[in-house]
Amino acid sequence: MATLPVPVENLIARFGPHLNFPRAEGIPGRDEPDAVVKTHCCFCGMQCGIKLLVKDDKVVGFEPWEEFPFNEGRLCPKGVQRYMQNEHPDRLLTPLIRVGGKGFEKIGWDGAMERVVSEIQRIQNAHGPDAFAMLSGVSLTNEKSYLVGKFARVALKTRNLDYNGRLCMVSAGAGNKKAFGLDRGSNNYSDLAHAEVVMICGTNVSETFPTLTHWIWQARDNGGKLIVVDPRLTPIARTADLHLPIRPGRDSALYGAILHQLIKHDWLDHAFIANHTTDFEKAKEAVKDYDLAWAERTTGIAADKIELAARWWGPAKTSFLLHARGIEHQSKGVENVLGCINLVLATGRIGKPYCGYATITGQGNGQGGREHGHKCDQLPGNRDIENPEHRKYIAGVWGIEEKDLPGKGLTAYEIMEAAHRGEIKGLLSICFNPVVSLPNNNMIREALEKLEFYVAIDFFLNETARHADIILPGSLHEEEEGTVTTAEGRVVRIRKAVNPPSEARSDTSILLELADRLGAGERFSFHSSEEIFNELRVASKGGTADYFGITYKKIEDTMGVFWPCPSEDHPGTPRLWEDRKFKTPDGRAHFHGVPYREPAEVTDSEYPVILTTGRVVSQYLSGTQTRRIGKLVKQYAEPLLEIHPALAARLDIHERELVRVSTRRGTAEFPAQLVETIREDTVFVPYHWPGRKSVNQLTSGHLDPISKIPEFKVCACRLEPTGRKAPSPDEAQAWASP
Ligand SMILES: Nc1nc2c(c(=O)[nH]1)N[C@H]1C(S)=C(S)[C@@H](COP(=O)(O)OP(=O)(O)OC[C@H]3O[C@@H](n4cnc5c(=O)[nH]c(N)nc54)[C@H](O)[C@@H]3O)O[C@H]1N2
Ligand SMILES: Nc1nc2c(c(=O)[nH]1)N[C@H]1C(S)=C(S)[C@@H](COP(=O)(O)OP(=O)(O)OC[C@H]3O[C@@H](n4cnc5c(=O)[nH]c(N)nc54)[C@H](O)[C@@H]3O)O[C@H]1N2
Ligand code: SF4
Ligand SMILES: [Mo]
Repeated sequence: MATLPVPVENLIARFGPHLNFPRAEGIPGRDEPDAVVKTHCCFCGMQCGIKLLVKDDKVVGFEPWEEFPFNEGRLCPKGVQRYMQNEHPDRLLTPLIRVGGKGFEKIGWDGAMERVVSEIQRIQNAHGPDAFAMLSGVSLTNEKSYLVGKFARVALKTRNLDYNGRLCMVSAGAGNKKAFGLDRGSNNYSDLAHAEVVMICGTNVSETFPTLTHWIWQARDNGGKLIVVDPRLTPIARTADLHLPIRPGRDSALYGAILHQLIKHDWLDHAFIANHTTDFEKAKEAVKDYDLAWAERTTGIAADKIELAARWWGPAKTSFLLHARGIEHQSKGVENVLGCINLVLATGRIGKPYCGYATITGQGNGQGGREHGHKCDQLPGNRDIENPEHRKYIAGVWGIEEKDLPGKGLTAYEIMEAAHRGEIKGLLSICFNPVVSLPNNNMIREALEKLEFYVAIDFFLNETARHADIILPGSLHEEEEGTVTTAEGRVVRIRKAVNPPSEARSDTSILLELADRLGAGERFSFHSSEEIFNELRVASKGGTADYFGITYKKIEDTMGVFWPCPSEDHPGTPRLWEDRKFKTPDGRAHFHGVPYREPAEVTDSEYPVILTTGRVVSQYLSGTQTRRIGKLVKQYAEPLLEIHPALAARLDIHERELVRVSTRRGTAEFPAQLVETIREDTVFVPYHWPGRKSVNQLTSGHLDPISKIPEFKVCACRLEPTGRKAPSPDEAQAWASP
């Protein structure tokens, strides 16, 4: 029998606008908290406001923060459970050292730091500074992202620094920079409320950004039409006026075909195109042959549905287009993004009330974390590490010679490939779990084992850190002051609620001590997160991501400031492009010609089914955090293979039967979940699990040529029934552990 992939009762739909969570005093055995701290959720890019309840230096619960303007108190299943990490028995409380074949032993901070620094120096003296790489993550605050960028270039002196946003935001970032010269969603989400048409491309918002659903449904409540492009009938697609069930990897064909219709029916804003854009002719030329029949054949979507989407999108007065990883995790992620932007520019509906366009930022600080310089090609303020002017400015802020500033380095996947080849010998990682999250992870594990030295900073022992020589216990979100930038572009304050427990230390203090021990102490004489932020403000000044006018006080007074904010008397910029002054060199928005090309891997007789991957509502990323929270595990305990009953029948696959899934990288087994909500030529597996339950054993290392994002959303696979039934969901929790 067909079932929904996720029980509806699990979804945000349950959490109406009138939330009434129990106060701490209402919970038996709990006293009035010592403090109620207004901060933000540690998980996704929505960065919902939340109040943490603190007792005896521990986070014991939460309350909704109803005044925070984006989520108005609403939270999702992960947000309401995040406080369970604070006192978790798995918390790393002391530094650990790997001892021969015996696993890890405790070691004092001094000994751990000494070992780390001597190994860095040994490797760099023998093989040059770039032989030691660093990987970082954007669950980190703006302050820590900035600090990591400076630390890698000034203290480690390596060019090989990259971050987990490489798996996430880079296709959108590259597309946005090409089209607008700036990389930020163009509007705050309240602009959704009165959009006549909302088009959502490749995002399962109700599970991945549950609180954003509210704003999308506001548009519908106000009479707007909702179009969803997804190979699966996701929860948000169930509430759509039009669902376009695309064959994975064919998005640029769809957006090209819609543009073809807009041109054919003259649903164009000629004045906007003439006055504020370039290269419309190139975009037009690229789609001249993309008629409805071709589009239906290529995308697998019925021609009349594509036509209807164009008919709604074309003449609308207001509209909002949102996309996320469904179109971006592709070997043509940047082209897909540019295809979407072409539709927005052709109709001129940007920079006006209720007219907008945005990629939805994934991780907690996915927006801020991609601006402050811990990408391999980037300096703070979203500056370019290869631009001589930019280098000179940042070298000045950092008090070093421009010639001493390393150049562009390798991207995250390329760093692991270089480690596999033996060219990179040492690695420091913070806030990244590539063994679970990078594609083709059998290669990643081999690469880690080839390293001469690996040190990881985390608060839990994640699967990658299991390969480390030294593990340094860092801090949770609620254990340090800082700021993050939400998916809307709103810079908000993260407040310290408690101290790191036992011998764990704040991430910042670990990096500062390492910098000092590496001999760069005078460049890192910060005494607080606010001091780091104040240097970041100066470093970003004049860059496209300009934070100069933002101060901690201003954020606190206003509950968040939207960048760009170039001076202290500037109110910030919630809606971009009202002035029509785009940040490209010619001041215009750029169309791009987007000819369609196939995904890197297409199906054939050996691998006849498309495998796509993504998320479920109760699990987060590599699962390090959410696989440790009982209620979230119970909600979705194991990776299931979503498969259409018709395909299952053809292959003689039954509900909960273990299915062997093979790709050109390897083989794994997942229990079948028969659902009518997916295309018949496609199967879906969520990726939050490690080891033999990791779907990234199967995904490919094909990268977008510009953004270098892996093609997580498309590969070719073969399915075989095993005749064995998976354990019941109750037994599955134990079975799903590594
Ligand atoms: N619960 C939960 N929420 C999260 C996260 C999490 O791990 N768990 N992670 C956060 C992060 S870092 C991110 S990046 C975001 C990601 O947020 P989303 O992008 O919304 O999540 P995904 O599940 O990766 O992919 C979205 C959709 O893309 C569809 N898709 C697959 N292939 C294609 C295709 O070829 N074309 C199109 N148009 N669609 C396709 C999938 O069916 C899926 O429904 O979520 C954030 N929020
Ligand atoms: N097949 C497939 N693979 C994917 C994706 C997909 O859709 N399909 N999505 C990709 C995407 S969009 C993303 S963003 C990546 C994410 O992949 P990762 O970045 O590897 O995933 P995380 O779980 O965020 O791992 C981060 C680690 O950081 C730690 N951490 C979190 N916050 C902090 C902090 O404040 N300080 C310190 N020191 N540590 C911290 C966590 O405990 C965790 O161990 O996965 C990618 N991989
Ligand atoms: S929507 Fe995102 S930020 Fe909001 S509570 Fe859920 S996980 Fe946290
Ligand atoms: Mo992401």
